[in-house]
Parts: sequence; C-alpha cells; structure tokens
Amino acid sequence: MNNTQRIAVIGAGPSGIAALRAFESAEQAGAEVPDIVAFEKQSDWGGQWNFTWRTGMDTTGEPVHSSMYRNLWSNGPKEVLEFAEYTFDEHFGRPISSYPPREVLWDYIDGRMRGSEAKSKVRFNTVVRWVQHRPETDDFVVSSEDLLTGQTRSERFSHVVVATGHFSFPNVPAFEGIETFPGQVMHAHDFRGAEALAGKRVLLVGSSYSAEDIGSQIYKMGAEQVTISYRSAKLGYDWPEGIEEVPLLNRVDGSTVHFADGQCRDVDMIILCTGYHHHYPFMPGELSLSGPNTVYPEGLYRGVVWHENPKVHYLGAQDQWLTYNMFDAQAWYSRDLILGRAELPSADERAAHMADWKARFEAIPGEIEEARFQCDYVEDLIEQTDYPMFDLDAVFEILASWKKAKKAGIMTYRDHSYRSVMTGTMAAQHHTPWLEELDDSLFRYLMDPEVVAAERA
Ligand code: FAD
Ligand code: NA7
Repeated sequence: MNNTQRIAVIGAGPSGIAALRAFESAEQAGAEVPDIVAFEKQSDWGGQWNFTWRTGMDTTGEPVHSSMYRNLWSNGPKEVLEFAEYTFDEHFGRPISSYPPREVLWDYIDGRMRGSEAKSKVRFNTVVRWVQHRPETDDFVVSSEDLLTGQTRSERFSHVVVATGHFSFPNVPAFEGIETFPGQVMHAHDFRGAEALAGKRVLLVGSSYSAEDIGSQIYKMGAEQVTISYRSAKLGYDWPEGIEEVPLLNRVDGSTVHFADGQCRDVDMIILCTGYHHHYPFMPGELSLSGPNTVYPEGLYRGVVWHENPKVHYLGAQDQWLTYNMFDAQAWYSRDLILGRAELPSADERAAHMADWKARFEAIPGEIEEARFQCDYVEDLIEQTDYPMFDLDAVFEILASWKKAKKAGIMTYRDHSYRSVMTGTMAAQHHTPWLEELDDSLFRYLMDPEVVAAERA
C-alpha cells in the first residue's frame, strides 16, 4: 500500500456512473487521473433503473436493490433530468416524449457510456462490506466480497465516494392488528407489477411519490378500488372514480382496515408506501449519513462532502427533484476536489456554508420552493466545475408546470411535452396516451407512430 490517490466509488447506479464519467471527462481533456475502482453488487449498472423481477434476496443472497416495477414510467419530465453533456437528441436521434418508461431511461444512462472504458473500472457482483478510516495515514481500507466466488479483499483507497442510493431499505411501520390481515402486505420496495391487482381492492399507506404512482398504476391495470391513506397531508389530486384518499390507517381487523376518522374499508392487499431509510451498512457510524429523506441532508458540505471527514463524498443523497444532471454536478465537484482543482474550504468555512444553506432550506414556505432550492443548489455546484452550465431557471419552470399538470390531471400529466433546456428541442407527443399504453418496452416506445396508428385502425 502507498499514499497515492486511489478512489473507491461504491455503487454504479446513475450517481456512481456520473463519478466514473466525471473522471473520464477530465482524462479526455488531458488531465492525469487517479486509479478508480467502482464496486457494484449487481451484475450490471444502472442502479434502480436496472430492473429485476426478484424481491427479497438476489441469486447471491444479497438484499435486492431496486425498488422499480415493470410498468414504471418516469414520474417527472425527462427535460429536468437530461445530462448537459449527453442529450436525448444525441442518444435517440429524434425527439421522444417527455415521460419515457424505465427501459428507455436505462438505455439513455447506459448509452452515454457506450464506447467508453469506464465500465471496465466497475467490479460487478462485488459488494462493499466495510469501510475503515485509518487516522494514522488518513486513508481508507475498503473490504469487499466477490459475490460469485466468495473471495474477500481489503484494499487501500485515498477517497471514498458513496453512491449507493437511498431508496432501497424500506421503512416498514407497524399498525395495530396488521398481523390479522389475511391478504398480502408488502412494502413498495417489493412491488413489481400491477397486472395481478386487476379487480382487487388495495390499500396504500403513505402519500408521496410511491403511493401516487403505484396507485395510478393499479388503477390503470384495473384495480376495483384504490384507497390511499395519508399521515400528514393528502396528495390532493382530482382522482378518478375508484381512487380515494383517507386519513391514517389506525388499525387492521382481518380484512377490514380502520382509519383515524372512523371510516373503514375491506381490502384484499396492503402496500406500505412509507418511504425508505438512509442505510449504509458498510460505513462506520461516524462516516454514515442518516436522517430523513430531504433535499438538504445534514452533515454534507455542498451536499457532497462529509463534513467530519472530507475525503468521504456522497452522491445523490438528497431527495430528488433533479436527478441525473444533479448527480453529474455533484460528481464533477467531487472529482475537482479530489484532483485539487477545487479548493476545500476550512472546517469553519464549511460549517458556516452549511448553516447558511440549512437556514435557507428551513425557511422554505412550500413544496415548489423546494424545487427552486434544488435548482439553485445545482447551479451553485456547477459554477464550481467545468460541467456545462444549463438554464436552471428554465428547469424550475418545467418543474412548476409539471406540478400544475399533475394537479390538472393525474392520469394525463404524462401526455404533456416540454422543451429541452439543453437543445431547445420540443419533446414529441407520444404515439399512445399513458393511460392506454400497456406495453412499457423500449421497442414499443420507439415504434413509428404511423405503424402504431395502422395497428390500431
Ligand atoms: P441507485 O440507483 O439506487 O444505485 C445505487 C447502486 O449502488 C445500485 O446499483 C446498487 O446495486 C449499488 N450498491 C448498493 N449497495 C452496495 C454495496 N454495498 N456495494 C456495492 N454496490 C452497492 N428518478 C427520476 O429521475 N425519475 C423517476 O421517474 C424516478 N422514479 C423512481 C422510482 C422508484 C421506485 C425509485 C425507488 C426511485 C426513482 N427515482 C426516479 C429516483 C432514483 O433513485 C434515481 O433516478 C437514481 O436511480 C439514483 O441513482 P443512484 O446511483 O444515486 O442510486
Ligand atoms: P417518500 O417520498 O420519502 O415518502 C414517504 C411517505 O411515507 C410519506 O408520505 C410519509 O408520510 C409516509 N410515511 C412514512 N412513515 C409513515 C407512517 N409510519 N405512517 C404513515 N405514513 C408514513 O418515499 P416514496 O417511496 O414515496 O418516494 C421515494 C422515491 O421513490 C421517490 O424519489 C420516487 O421518485 C420514487 P409524511 O408525508 O411524512 O407524513
């Protein structure tokens, strides 16, 4: 072991790939970059977007990572997640719609890296088991396990970039009497498809993205009744007949579920859409992020640098209005700190910076201002790097318009089109309205609209 720079990236989802791409981009511009190893416990990259039908354990006995389901389509316009240095136009060669299904977005993430050497830096089927900081040498020993051979390794790294996501370890609250429920109780993490719920009465607990989208999917696939139970606030959409919102689940008595306002329903299935924990079982407590799912997690300078040990970086740790381009901005900043292109302020300056942003975050009056906050955050981050700047005011306008479109029609918002902030290209109108499209494949999505129209005729 020596003291040269060596970077461990843990996880090769969109955030970990962004880290690899950031270093690659510097190298292509002539910089000397350190040795990088990305550890990925799955057999391919893409993180959440790498769909699996499995739940519980994977083939190697590891907890299944992805919480995505077969029928998932982007829940926000693609124009707010577009990479600034690899556009949808470049990837698809023609305008596509604003809300692509999961497989299409996986293809886009993967497409940026086709022809790059970056994938060779990923050790697939390799899980990081433990990260140990060594104060005497101010570096880290990363212990990993090859899940296919069982071989374990401990290696020295100068920096650790944690990119393992935070929507994988479900928050599973208990409710009185739930053990008496004769149907299936699952967490959204294990939901894989809505087809089997046709004709069923389903209770969803929680009132955020998972409840909203799984509820819509189940409705689309023909559920008889969808009941969404909220703790703090209703989602408040103008739901179609068959979907309703009720107060918090109070108790379960067999197949009857009782709510805080005294109402009750008989249901066939309960899905807990109650969110996820930040959980980094491979990190010692003093290096481990914890707390709620929030756009301003505590302890991270510029949302990236672990304040207590600035050689540990987290990517994608925020609740996310923006995703892929925010992960890029973070990865570029992380890279520049590691390469010494960006200066790390003193601990006191970092603490003051975090206190400022936290105060600003705490003063946010409403949901849409949270989006504004995240756009400003990303802009501030990009200003520190050579990542291509883009118009974050325009991104915010798209987010505001998206929220309005959802309010106007929760079942139709995915039929809206937005203009790319990166290229100015107007998104195509998709050949089939989301509510009518039952085939979520890339092949079907990219079909010529005229062929689809001819098929229909
Ligand atoms: P992840 O995608 O979670 O990737 C983390 C990677 O780390 C995984 O590949 C995992 O296998 C690996 N890993 C974990 N632990 C270890 C370990 N110990 N050792 C080695 N490897 C490890 N975003 C959008 O923009 N649009 C959407 O429509 C959208 N829908 C979503 C729907 C669902 C159900 C969920 C859960 C999330 C959704 N998101 C969406 C947000 C999504 O989290 C981000 O788009 C993105 O996937 C986050 O990337 P990431 O790399 O930070 O984390
Ligand atoms: P979120 O956005 O973190 O939301 C979690 C929801 O779960 C939220 O509505 C919480 O209510 C609710 N919750 C949490 N604990 C409870 C209990 N004990 N009882 C009732 N309700 C509870 O998670 P999601 O899964 O919706 O979304 C995460 C990501 O997945 C997101 O990026 C999407 O794109 C997909 P609260 O409002 O706090 O009262």
